Amino acid sequence: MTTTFPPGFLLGAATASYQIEGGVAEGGRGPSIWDTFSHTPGAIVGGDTGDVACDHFHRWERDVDMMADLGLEAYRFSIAWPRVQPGGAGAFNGEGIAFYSRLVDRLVAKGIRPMATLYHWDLPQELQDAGGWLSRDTADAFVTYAVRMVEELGDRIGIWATFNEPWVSAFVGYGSGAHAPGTADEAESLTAAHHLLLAHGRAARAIKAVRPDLRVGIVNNAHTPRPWDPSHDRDLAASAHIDALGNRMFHEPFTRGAYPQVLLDNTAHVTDWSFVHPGDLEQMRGTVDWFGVNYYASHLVRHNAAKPAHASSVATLADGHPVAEGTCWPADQEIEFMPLPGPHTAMGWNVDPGAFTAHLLRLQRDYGLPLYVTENGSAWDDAVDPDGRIRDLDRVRYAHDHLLAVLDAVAQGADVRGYMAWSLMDNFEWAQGYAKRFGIVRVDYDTLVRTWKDSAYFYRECVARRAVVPLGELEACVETPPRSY
Ligand code: IFM
Repeated sequence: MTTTFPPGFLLGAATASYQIEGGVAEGGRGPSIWDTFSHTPGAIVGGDTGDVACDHFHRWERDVDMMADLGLEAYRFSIAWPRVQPGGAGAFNGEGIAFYSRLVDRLVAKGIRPMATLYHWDLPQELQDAGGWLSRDTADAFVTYAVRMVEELGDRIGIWATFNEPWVSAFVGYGSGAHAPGTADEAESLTAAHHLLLAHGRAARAIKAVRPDLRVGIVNNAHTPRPWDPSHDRDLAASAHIDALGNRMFHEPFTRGAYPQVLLDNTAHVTDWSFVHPGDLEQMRGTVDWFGVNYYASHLVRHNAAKPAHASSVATLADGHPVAEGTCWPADQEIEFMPLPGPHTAMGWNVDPGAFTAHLLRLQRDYGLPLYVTENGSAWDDAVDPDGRIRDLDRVRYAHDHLLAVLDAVAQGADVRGYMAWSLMDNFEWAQGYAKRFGIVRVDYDTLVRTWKDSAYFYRECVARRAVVPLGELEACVETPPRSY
């Protein structure tokens, strides 16, 4: 099996605005739904908020220097809509735009290719107050915001994502209520999903109208579930339902101009889908240049008539957020997510690189578009050793095996164009607060000092060699004490 990345394949790392920036009341930024939600008692583990996060808003220059020292070829970040347009509609904030413009300039100057995501969950609170993603007007507001951003930054950023994981925005934000805005309503979660996808379609068209040269995609945390017993019709049907909700719903409006029939049939008792207006699907069709793939774990489902409604979704939700009682999978009655063998990460997610290869190949086969791995990584309970090193061997092994899994998919014909490690540094892990650490760089939340973990050294060496470094060579790549910034 090849261990070498093909020419042009981008190796980088990813973050998101609310998870790292802090500075929530500075530089003219307006409040977002995550400011509101994180300050709601009981919503976040430990009562954590993104008020300070990694303080990237003040430390961005050193952070870019650190990325350059890591040798990163690309950096995927998100723009905080409330920082550049505080109310989500109306006046733009020049100071906020200047922040991202300076960030992009520095990245480019250091030879790091910026990849921007327009929406990684921090909706301006004013838009939420006007209806949030239940309102079609939010899609219109998103188009205006998106166009302005490409006018400002499109001369330096060629690869744009509209949305990060609309599945999570819709089914965790509106389905289980474990994420902002904290609503638990099956029908509303489907409405929100449609408006998010519609917003992509309209924004992508509008972006192309001003900058046809830009490559516009959408990032999904798609799930390719496996049925518990493939010879059992009801297990197959359970798997098909989760596949429709976790995967096909978020890809096929763009590739086929339709929602899957199985989805419409299975959810008919939840909603009449009247939020889909004539012409919506035509606006969505053909508006994706590439799909982003956020992959962490695999899923195994079965039919279980005795299962209390929604119970299993709570325990096994992909993306692992600590989901409150309530559904994240509309119409999931009698569908049970089965435990998978370990190892399991600190999020409780199973480690399954083989399923990653299969998932990439499946997306390639079904949709035929270029793919970027826009997130992949793992949380572990890291410890700082007396010599200062963070020997995160579980994370190194996870990265090693998943990088090989990507190369395996490439070797079998998947058109994967890049890999962004999640995450550049430890950060605010949404409902889990700071309790879960995904970074290849450790953040000390008392001092905000960043320190390279062994995984950072491992990844730097992979980028330098443009090959997956054998695990046995890790020790030779690491410095003691490790670098701090
Ligand atoms: O931290 C998140 C990220 O914001 C979206 N994808 C999954 C990551 C880990 O949960």
